[in-house]
Amino acid sequence: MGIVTITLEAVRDIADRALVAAGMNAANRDAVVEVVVDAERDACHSHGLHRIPGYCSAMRSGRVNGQADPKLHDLGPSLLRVDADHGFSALAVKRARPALAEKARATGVAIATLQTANHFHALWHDLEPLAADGLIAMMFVNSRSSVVHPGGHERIYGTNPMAFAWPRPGRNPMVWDMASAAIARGEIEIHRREGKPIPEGWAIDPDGNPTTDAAAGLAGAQLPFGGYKGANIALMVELMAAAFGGNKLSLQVAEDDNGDGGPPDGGNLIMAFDPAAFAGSGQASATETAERLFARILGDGDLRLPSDRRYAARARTPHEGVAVDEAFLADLRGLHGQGKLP
Ligand code: NDP
Ligand code: PYC
Repeated sequence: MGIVTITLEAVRDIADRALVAAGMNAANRDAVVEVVVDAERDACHSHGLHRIPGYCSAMRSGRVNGQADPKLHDLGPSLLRVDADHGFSALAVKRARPALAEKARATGVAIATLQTANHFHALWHDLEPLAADGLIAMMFVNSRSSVVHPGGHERIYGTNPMAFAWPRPGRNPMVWDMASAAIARGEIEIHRREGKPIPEGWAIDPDGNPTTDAAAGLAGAQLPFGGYKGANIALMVELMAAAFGGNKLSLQVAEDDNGDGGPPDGGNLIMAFDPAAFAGSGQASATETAERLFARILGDGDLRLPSDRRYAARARTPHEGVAVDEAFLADLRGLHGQGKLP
């Protein structure tokens, strides 16, 4: 078996059928299928179809609620608490975003914590609409512990991603979105599935030795990016998403885990800022100042901005389709209910 190319419509159909068979209701499916299709559209394969078996197994094990009905709780002019009803974060974020944006415009800054939420998608998806709507946005998500603090032996941190989105009038927003581990765990899982070695610096084996074997790295522990600097960012993500946001540490998520391979129920914290909050001081607007910086970066050789790779893929995949491993595709089709179950 090799690689096949399928359309985005086929991605949608495969995802939707698998989630229906696993018992997800329409409201949650709309949100989850959207994050999966958009990830494949933007060539972010670690959080596209790759995640479908985990979505299904988490519902089948009864750990995550495929019928979740997230509720918003207004905690004050700038604060929002979202009770995700033990469901997937995709629907909770979709419901929270308009209220968060309204608060940010009214007060200059707003923060939402999602509780009892299970995040399994790429963070840019949560923030890009806020920046497309003219706001600055940041997000922290802590996950399930799999990352050591350099020099230590215990899996302390999750892969703990964070993302930052900036509005660009008349253009797609600038969004960066990255794990504080050297790489997303999903990327190592894909290397294992495809039988490929991983670069040194991503993980250590169960004995604590550097490894290029994906399975050994998953069994051992992941490394933060940039040594202790990445670890300190992972620490901040734990403190903000879990401790401040009223959620479980990645350590606790791992302790409570039932091994179903689905998303972690760590913390999700989203912040939105009005770029005009400090306007009126006689300086250029925030977005004008930013464009000066972007122009200098883009004028310096062959550089690009974060998210430009995604936007290029977004322009390409609707007519070129997306590449999927054929054996994995057969497994996904088996999730429709007639064949293999996760
Ligand atoms: P990458 O290391 O692939 O990319 C990190 C960021 O750097 C992206 O914004 C990327 O933009 C940008 N970038 C890459 N190369 C360049 C360059 N040459 N110049 C400028 N910017 C560049 O991502 P990770 O492996 O760390 O994470 C992948 C995904 O996994 C993320 O979407 C993250 O949200 C997700 N994730 C989700 C978790 C969860 O709990 N839900 C946990 C961990 C990760 P671009 O995309 O344009 O290349
Ligand atoms: O890829 O590290 C990861 C990840 C963890 C939870 C969701 N994605």
